[in-house]
Amino acid sequence: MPAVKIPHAEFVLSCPRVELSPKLKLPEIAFAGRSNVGKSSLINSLLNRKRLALTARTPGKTRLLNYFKIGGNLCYFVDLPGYGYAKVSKEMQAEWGDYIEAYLRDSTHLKLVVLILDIRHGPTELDRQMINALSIFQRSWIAVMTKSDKLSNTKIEKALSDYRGMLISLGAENVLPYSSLNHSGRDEILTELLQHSISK
Ligand SMILES: Nc1nc2c(ncn2[C@@H]2O[C@H](COP(=O)(O)OP(=O)(O)O)[C@@H](O)[C@H]2O)c(=O)[nH]1
Ligand SMILES: [Mg+2]
Repeated sequence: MPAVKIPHAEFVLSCPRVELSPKLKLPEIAFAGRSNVGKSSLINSLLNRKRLALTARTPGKTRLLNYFKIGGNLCYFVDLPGYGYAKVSKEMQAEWGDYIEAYLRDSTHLKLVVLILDIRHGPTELDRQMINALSIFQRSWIAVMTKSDKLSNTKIEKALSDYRGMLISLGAENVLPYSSLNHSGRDEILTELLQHSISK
């Protein structure tokens, strides 16, 4: 497969709610996952940028929806708040869940959610709640199983065969392995995302 051209990307804004999202409406592809799973690293790696999405784990920052404009005016990548950050209170965690849920409910331009999982662990309890919310709001989603560089090829295949069927039965349209360390899987994921951004 020929290498996919990496689209241009620029940060647009951070906002707490869909009503405050950028005025220019474009298709949206949202990235969700538990805190520290590698969500910001994935966005940076896909776009071949070192610090576009901040990898710093400042709890105050992660509460916001971060919008990045991709490929000129092709679409937005939306970095959703990471859930399950252990060092914040239950109340704050619940509040972040509300932000994510409100986004899934209210975003009229959302085309696809990329749920990021750790290929070594598969879905946690909070990921299952996220999957449940995706199903309630009837959102299309794929799972990206990241940190594949931490496993041998044999173990990657085993993890995929362990989780793929389960995730598809829960509604995932696709399950793809990734490594933000060596960008392996980038062409496949970019192809899939760009297809969704131009779909009706
Ligand atoms: N080895 C490896 N480490 C990763 C990968 N993705 C993220 N990390 C590391 O995991 C930690 C959390 O990553 P970050 O992108 O900030 O996670 P976020 O909280 O989900 O945005 C950082 O120390 C990253 O360097 C990956 O694909 N491979
Ligand atoms: Mg992050």
